Amino acid sequence: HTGPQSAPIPPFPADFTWGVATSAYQIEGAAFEDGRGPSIWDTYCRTPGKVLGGETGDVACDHYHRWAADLDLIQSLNLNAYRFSVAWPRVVPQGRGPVNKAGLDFYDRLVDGILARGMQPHVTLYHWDLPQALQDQGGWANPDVQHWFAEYALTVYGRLGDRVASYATFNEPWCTAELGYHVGRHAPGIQDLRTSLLASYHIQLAHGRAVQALREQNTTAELGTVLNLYPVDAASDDPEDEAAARLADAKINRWYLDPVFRGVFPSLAVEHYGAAMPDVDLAALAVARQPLDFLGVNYYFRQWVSRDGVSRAGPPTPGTERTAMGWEVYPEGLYRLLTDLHRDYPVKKYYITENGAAFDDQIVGGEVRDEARVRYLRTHLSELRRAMHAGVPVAGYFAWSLMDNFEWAFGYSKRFGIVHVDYDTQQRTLKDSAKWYRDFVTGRRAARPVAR
Ligand code: PNW
Repeated sequence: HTGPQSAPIPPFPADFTWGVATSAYQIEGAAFEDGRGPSIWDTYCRTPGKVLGGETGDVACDHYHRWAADLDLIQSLNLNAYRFSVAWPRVVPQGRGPVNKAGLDFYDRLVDGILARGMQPHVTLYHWDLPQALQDQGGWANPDVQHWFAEYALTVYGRLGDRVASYATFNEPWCTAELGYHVGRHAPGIQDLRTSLLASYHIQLAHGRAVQALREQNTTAELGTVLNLYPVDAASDDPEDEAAARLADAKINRWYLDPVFRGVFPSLAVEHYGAAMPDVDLAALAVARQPLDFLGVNYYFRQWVSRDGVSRAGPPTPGTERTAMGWEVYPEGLYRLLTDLHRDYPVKKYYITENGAAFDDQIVGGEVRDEARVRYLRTHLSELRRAMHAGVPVAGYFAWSLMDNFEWAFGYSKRFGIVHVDYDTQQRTLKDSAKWYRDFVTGRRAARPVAR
């Protein structure tokens, strides 16, 4: 390769955060152990027709038992950070009320294990596994959920405290509201626009209340949130397609950015929803706007929009590469996304909290030659570095994901890992992409981190 995308990537800052990311339900397994309560994903997976092959997270990567070896693996990649999520139903089995000490013990061991290996834990408090008991009371559609969530955040903080360098409240609230409550392709599988809008509103309030509650503890940890964001392109320069693209940007990106950074919903989208808007107190949304230390950006692909709707396809362009999810590989989108974001919502610090791809990996003779994923990582890191050069203060990058895992409605059929998992034996095998990432990071890290 001699093209521009193979040009050497300039150095990253010596203190750059290099990590991998996972989430609790996707890797832990042990769904009924040590007092964990049921979550909406346990229920959803048992609803016929919802998850491919009827698969569940009951065992997943068995990380609940294999956490120490998994941390060794991350350390062996020379990374200095690990992003994981805490399962609310492990910590508070009924969502509110009695705390499950054994659940907190697990995360306590995990955090100590990360620190002992010279890495920093980055915790996400909510990555989609709501306690079923709270769903039975309406879940994110119940206004009380803001208080339940803030209480849960304090419970986690009370145990893990400032050993955790970085806390994010939510992972991708768009997925919860839109996929969970509108199109119904994620738990809890509700299909109702008004309920979905109500859920997104309460998630904003919950975010604000949790940040307030944690600040009151005088935490020294940095606080932020994680959004899935997309460059949005009109399918043509027809004014109707362009108007549709502006609206899609308001519904997908700004619906989540504006409350957190401006305390409001974007008026373009509010007007569009019109009569579908639930009866909410928009003035109360101001609580969602709390000073944040960082914004986590999950980047996967761009959205193509025409007057007929939103799609991932776009106008047919020869040579466009797609992942096993059918997602367009579009590295330049990361540059565009970050530079636009920093222009419109300047934040002092960004992390790329997720970026990665599923491909149809084959393990042959003990090796996984996932050159498409190597190319994916390299080109996205190149565009990330370019955005930093243009002035976007990005402090870290987390590859999604450490290892193949439970890909929600797709079950185990989609492999996003840089480490291959054999689900029969639970054996982990480094893919070529993991080795590439390790070598890339190793060349860019000044020294081994010092354990705290
Ligand atoms: C994210 N979309 O989910 C999640 O944070 C991860 O848990 C997940 O495994 C990963 O991306 C890969 O899918 C998304 O439809 C799910 O645009 C759906 C979408 C985006 C992100």
